[in-house]
Amino acid sequence: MDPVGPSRQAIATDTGVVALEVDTATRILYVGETALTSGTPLRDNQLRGWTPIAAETVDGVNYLAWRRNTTNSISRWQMDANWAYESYFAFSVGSTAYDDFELAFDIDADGDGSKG
Ligand SMILES: [Ca+2]
Ligand SMILES: [Ca+2]
Repeated sequence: MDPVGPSRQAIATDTGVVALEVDTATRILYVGETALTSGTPLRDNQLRGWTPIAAETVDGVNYLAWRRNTTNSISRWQMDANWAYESYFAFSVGSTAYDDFELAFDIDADGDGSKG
């Protein structure tokens, strides 16, 4: 039996160390065997107009990143040790925060061909 489950799929945009996955049946987001939550389990279609693109642990803190489909802006959700939502921080393409985010997550979030 596959310990990860037959319906788990990697979020293709995610890079770095921590891998974000989605259950294709329930659309619930996972890191390893832990379902991400915000009161209730988080789903990849939770926020209209936003797509979950990555999860990462930076300096011991867990984060989930959503990208706004129209502008590539990021809403970075700080999660607790059990991947439950705590707070968020949003920033736009071209900002210092965006560059820092790309470097910390090791991701090219705006698709311009570089990280940071
Ligand atoms: Ca990652
Ligand atoms: Ca970039």
